[in-house]
Amino acid sequence: MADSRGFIPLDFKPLSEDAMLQNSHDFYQLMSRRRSVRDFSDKSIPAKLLENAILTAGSAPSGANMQPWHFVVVQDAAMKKKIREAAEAEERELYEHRAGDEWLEALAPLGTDANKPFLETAPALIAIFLKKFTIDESGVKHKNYYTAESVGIATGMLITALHNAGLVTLTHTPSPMKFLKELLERPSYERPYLLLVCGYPADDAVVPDIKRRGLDEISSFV
Ligand code: IYR
Repeated sequence: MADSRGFIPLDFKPLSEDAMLQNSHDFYQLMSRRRSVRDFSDKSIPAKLLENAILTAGSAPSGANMQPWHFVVVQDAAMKKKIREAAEAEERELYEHRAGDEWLEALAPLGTDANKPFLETAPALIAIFLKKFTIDESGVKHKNYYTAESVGIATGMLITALHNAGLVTLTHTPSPMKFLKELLERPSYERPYLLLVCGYPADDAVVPDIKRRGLDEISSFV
């Protein structure tokens, strides 16, 4: 029951310190195995897995609790093909003209190029949109706050949830991504944020042998 301010008790489950340590260790082990994957199988994903992951993403904190995100799950083969064709056209421009030498050198270890077959092979593409405004049930337009931060956090939680569920993802950012808004017919006050490719890895999937920075390099405790 809400109090006079409309507040309710926090649903917090205290753990023993041992359990907290174990959980933090186990979760780190799980997440340290997450990799961006580009070799996908075409095996389909149970709908419930995608729904639960999106609900998890939707539990992210957001500016003034405006929840300024929209997720479009694309599983239709014809739409995936259109997305692939549009993304590859942008990527060809990027690799052949827009990216300078420094950018191309930074990308070299990843072995990427303008071909994106996974956009058709993977069973689901989750197009994530950032809502600059929210239109409420009465048609009134509300400004959203800290939208990039909010959608970034939600996207991280979506990637985490999908990894935890046993799927693999690729954070794909064809640039510019305007074509996504047009193909998926999203309203003017939304902007495409990221395309998350999602599915099972191909049996022979490989990933670049890259290392993660250690604690000393990425943090300081003061
Ligand atoms: N969008 C291009 C290029 C690319 C850019 C970055 I930064 C990456 O980390 C990976 C790829 C592509 O998808 O190939």
